[in-house]
Amino acid sequence: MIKAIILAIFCISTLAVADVTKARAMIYKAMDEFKADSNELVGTIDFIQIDGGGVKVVANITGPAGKHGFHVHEKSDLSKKCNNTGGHFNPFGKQHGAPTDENRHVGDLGNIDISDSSKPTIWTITDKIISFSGDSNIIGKGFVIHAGEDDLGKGGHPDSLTTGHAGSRWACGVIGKHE
Ligand SMILES: *[C@@H]1O[C@H](CO)[C@@H](O)[C@H](O)[C@H]1NC(C)=O
Ligand SMILES: *[C@@H]1O[C@H](CO)[C@@H](O)[C@H](O)[C@H]1NC(C)=O
Ligand SMILES: [Cu+2]
Ligand SMILES: [Zn+2]
Repeated sequence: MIKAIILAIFCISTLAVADVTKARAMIYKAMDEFKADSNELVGTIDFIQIDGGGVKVVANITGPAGKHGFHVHEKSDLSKKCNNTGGHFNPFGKQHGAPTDENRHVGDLGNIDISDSSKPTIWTITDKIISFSGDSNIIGKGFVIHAGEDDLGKGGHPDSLTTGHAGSRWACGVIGKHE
C-alpha cells in the first residue's frame, strides 16, 4: 500500500516536470486574413527549457537589416497583419521595459538585430521570466517581430512604456509545444 502511494506520487511529479521542454513558433510575414496564399515564412524561433531555470530563445530569421522589436504577444490570432495578436503578454500588469528590467512585460524580449538581409540571422537570448508553465506560460501565445526598433521603454515617446515605440508588425507566429 505504502509502495503504491509512493509510486503514485513519483508518477505524478514526473508527469509535472516532463510537461513542455521545447516550443517553436513558425514566423510569417504579416498577412491579410483573406489571402490564403499570402503566408510567407521568414523563419523560426525555438524556445528551449534550461535545466535549473530559464528559457533559451534561438531565432533563425531572414529579414530587413537592423533592430526589430521582438516580443511575446497575448493572443495567437495572426490575422489583420498581426494586429490581432493584441498587446505584449503582460500577466502582471507591468510597464514595458528591457528584458533585464524588473519592471517589464513577460513578453519583452528586446530586439532581434538582423545583420544581413541576404541570409538568415541566428539570434539567441536567454530569459529567466518566460516559462512553459504557470502565469508566465508562453505556450499558445503569439510572437511578433516589429518593423522598427524597441526603445526598451526609454525613448520618451507616448508609447515607449507600452510598446517600446517599435512601430508596425512585420511578422508573427504562434508559440506551440515542439517536443
Ligand atoms: C536557418 O534556416 C535556414 C532556412 O531558412 C536553414 O537553411 C538553416 O540551416 C537554418 N540555420 C540554423 C543554424 O538552424
Ligand atoms: C494594424 O495596425 C496599424 C497600426 O495601428 C495600422 O496602421 C494598420 O492599418 C493595421 N492593419 C490592419 C490590417 O488592421
Ligand atoms: Cu510587439
Ligand atoms: Zn512590452
